[in-house]
Amino acid sequence: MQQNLPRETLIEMYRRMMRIRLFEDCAEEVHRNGEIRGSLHTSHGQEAEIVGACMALRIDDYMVGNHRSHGHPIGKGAKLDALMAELLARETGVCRGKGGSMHLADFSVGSLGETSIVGSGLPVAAGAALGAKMQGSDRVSLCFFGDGASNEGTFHEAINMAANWQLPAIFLCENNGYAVSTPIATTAAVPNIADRAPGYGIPGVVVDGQDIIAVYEVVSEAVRRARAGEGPTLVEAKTYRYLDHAANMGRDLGYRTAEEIDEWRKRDPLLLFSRRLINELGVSADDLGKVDAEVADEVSASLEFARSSPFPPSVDAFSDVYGDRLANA
Ligand SMILES: Cc1ncc(C[n+]2csc(CCOP(=O)(O)OP(=O)(O)O)c2C)c(N)n1
Ligand SMILES: [Mg+2]
Repeated sequence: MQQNLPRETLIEMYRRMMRIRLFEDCAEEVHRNGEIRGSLHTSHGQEAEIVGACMALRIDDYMVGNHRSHGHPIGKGAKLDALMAELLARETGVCRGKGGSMHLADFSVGSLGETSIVGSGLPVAAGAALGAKMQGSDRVSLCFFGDGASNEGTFHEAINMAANWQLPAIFLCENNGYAVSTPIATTAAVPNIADRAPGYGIPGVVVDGQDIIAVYEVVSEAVRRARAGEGPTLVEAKTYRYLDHAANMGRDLGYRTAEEIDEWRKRDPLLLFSRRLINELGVSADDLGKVDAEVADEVSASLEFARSSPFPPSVDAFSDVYGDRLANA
């Protein structure tokens, strides 16, 4: 355990992981009711790599997600109300209800957004890093992407350019083992995605994605390099998603066994971290129980807020979107 992290930081790490877990439990349930339309991709099991990486960033650093990105803004410190409202397509949502689960952006915490196009975030993150460098700021840009995305051309283009121009970027591969139902071992020629880093002349680091402190330390070093003008790092967090690829999708695809899921659940990031907090840092189970209860209240309040918010009026359908610009061109 990193002894020099203040107790409040460690508790905040736990709190943010629990926020993601309970926010997504709630979103799954509400999706089942039909109150959330379209697909919903949850990150149950991946909370440690999300929060460990986000907490190594400053709030004004940039962060880009993918299609599985409710947790990323939460990890960076976003408030839950406007995120839940966005999932329920309400006007009070982070994107005024027009983005939904797969297009969240929350500029208040540096979250530039997520999209459903696999691999599309990497060039965006490289662009944000280029912008930061050109402006002479010391901001860095972190991109979360999946193992599947690492086989897209955008992975190569963005990392090659970021490396060549020594941009302040961190490319974080959330290797959860699968792209929908395709095991990464069947589509990558190297055992680790991070093994590709030497081909771009940058460091590549593999980290246990279930260990929040290990992720925090690895990403902190990548952030230090980026801020110091030493260029990008490719980090690969080995992790796992417990639930279907998307809500109600994939259960019958038969690509993994119940035993495999059970094995990973034994290394649940919240379980591992709460044990460490209690055994190594003298945090009491009661203290953690209090955090759990506070987070549960926050999540319920966010759902209440979302449900009591209006849908965007139909006259606004074309405002704030690309068509609006065309109409006004
Ligand atoms: C360019 C593109 N190709 C395919 C898809 C369909 N698709 C959506 S999610 C996904 C899997 C992505 O896997 P990975 O990058 O490992 O992320 P994970 O879902 O595991 O978090 C695929 C193939 C898409 N949305 N965009
Ligand atoms: Mg994957």
